[in-house]
Amino acid sequence: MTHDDEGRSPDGPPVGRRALFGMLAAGAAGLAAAPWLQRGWEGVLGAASQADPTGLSGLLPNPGGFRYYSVVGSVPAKDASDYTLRVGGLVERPRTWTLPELAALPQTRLVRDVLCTDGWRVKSTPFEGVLLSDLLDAAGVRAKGKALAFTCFDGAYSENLTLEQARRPDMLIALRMQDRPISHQHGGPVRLYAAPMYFYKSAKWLSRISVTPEVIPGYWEQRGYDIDGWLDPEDRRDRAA
Ligand SMILES: Nc1nc2c(c(=O)[nH]1)N[C@H]1C(S)=C(S)[C@@H](COP(=O)(O)O)O[C@H]1N2
Ligand SMILES: [Mo]
Repeated sequence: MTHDDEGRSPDGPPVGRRALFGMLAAGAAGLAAAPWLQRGWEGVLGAASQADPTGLSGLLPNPGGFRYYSVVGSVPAKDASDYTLRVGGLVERPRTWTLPELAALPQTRLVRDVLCTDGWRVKSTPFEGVLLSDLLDAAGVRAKGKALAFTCFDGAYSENLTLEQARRPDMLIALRMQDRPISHQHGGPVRLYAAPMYFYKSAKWLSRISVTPEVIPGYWEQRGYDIDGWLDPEDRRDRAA
């Protein structure tokens, strides 16, 4: 269920389809007024940015494809030589993993549809990586730890999961997407893949996971998004717990 189906946005983004098309109408001035909205279509971004200095072609429909989202204008590129993922907070053994170390752990592959609250969907997309619960077990969550806070090396985005959500077998620290290493624009080398939730939960450019005593609302959740982002309403029952 997207907020478009409901005709309203109880847990949707402050910038949804209507606002997006409003900006399309407003043209380049509308884009300039929203500098955080860095968007492009997969496959056309390079060509579009050269042929179209306004970048507006990046807002045209691209059925079946991904969009690239970033809340900041540029993000440093990281690779196996300098990437690290740190797990800390309320854990017994805070530690840091390099990319080769993460790649050496058992990998899980999931193939699900990806849905963004803006209304686009990409069918049957493979993601592959380390089970989040494996990293939590390695670090040893302390009794007071009840949630996770995710930090990104873009310096701006943040996300969260409850510990119960994080331990599900469909929560990945993803190293691969579409059966190749995650590209920089898709949040590589490592992003969260929260398969049962809207794609905003899947924080790109992941740098740190901190175990916290309670949920800390993430970037979009401070701006009106639902804190959990479940795709299947059946899963929402965990909120009663
Ligand atoms: N660091 C970071 N992670 C992020 C975002 C972002 O802007 N910055 N956008 C979120 C949203 S709203 C979506 S739909 C997906 C988009 O992922 P993609 O750019 O790989 O398509 O990333 C999510 N994770
Ligand atoms: Mo999104």
